[in-house]
Amino acid sequence: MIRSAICDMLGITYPVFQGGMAWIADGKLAAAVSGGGGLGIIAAGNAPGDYVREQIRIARSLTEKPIGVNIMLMSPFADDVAQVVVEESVPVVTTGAGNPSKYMKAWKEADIRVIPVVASVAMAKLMTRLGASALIAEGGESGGHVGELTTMVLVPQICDATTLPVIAAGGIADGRGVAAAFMLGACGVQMGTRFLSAYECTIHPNYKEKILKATDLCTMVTGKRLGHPVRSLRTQFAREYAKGEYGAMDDAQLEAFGTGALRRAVQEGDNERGCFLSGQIASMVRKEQSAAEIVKEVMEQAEPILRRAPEWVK
Ligand code: TUI
Repeated sequence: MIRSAICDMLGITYPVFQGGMAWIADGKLAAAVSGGGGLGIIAAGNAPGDYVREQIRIARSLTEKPIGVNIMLMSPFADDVAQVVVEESVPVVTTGAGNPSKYMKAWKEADIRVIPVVASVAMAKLMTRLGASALIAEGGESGGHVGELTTMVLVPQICDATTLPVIAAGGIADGRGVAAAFMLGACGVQMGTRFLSAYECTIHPNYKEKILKATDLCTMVTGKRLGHPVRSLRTQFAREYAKGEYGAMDDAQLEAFGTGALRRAVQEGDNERGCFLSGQIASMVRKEQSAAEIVKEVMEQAEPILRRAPEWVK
């Protein structure tokens, strides 16, 4: 059994977070992950506060274990959701795609554990100073909005820059990734793409099929020109977006082309016009299983790997 500081801090059995995937990570998925001993996280994405409140209540009807909420800071509803997590006494808030400084005081006063995603050392230092409880160091292997650095490079630098527990994210799909993350100094992991194949993950069947059939080189990053690089499967939409980005489209045309693409992938399975966010480990996701099985499996795989580590030292 692998336990770490983050388990004691949050009251979870396994040091495994489920990433706050916009449009995907709802109350049902979060409850399944938390029920399995990890930390399930409801994604606010671009949704209004009332949607998030409803999902928190759904999760609470399914499990008594702690759940978290991820606030996507580029959302027009970020202020609204920031208030909802206080009103609903959510125990853990993670943030992504920006700087949560303006909310930290209110969340801490409400006794919320704040765990921001950081993609740089400067942000790690700032969040440590402002009273974050832990940090998620997310490398560019992840799906969705990505930073510049890889997990291998980012995690040790963040660990050196903070005294807080660090959760590694990006490129982790199994026990080998968990063991590697711990070797880099992390005391937990966050996985997103791996949970797309969970029975409790209610994405369109086309999305699941694409992930289950993915190969090693199947993702690409688009959106750099508009300042929001996003990793997704290399589909017709992603190729056309990239063509527009490096060719004929102006910023307004690109923005319009991308609008609604995440929803079209998740809800409609739109093979032509959907944006199927995915991390680089998609090809390591090979079967459907329950979220609880995923959590337990990766941690059980990590254990013998970590136990064998002393064999390397002569
Ligand atoms: O946020 C994510 N992943 C996401 S958000 C998302 S929704 C979206 N839709 C369309 C365009 C863009 C996003 C899909 N996937 N991951 C966490 C994450 N946060 N990765 C990188 C960062 C990050 C980047 C810069 C965190 C802080 C930061 O600081 C910037 C600053 O203000 O200095």
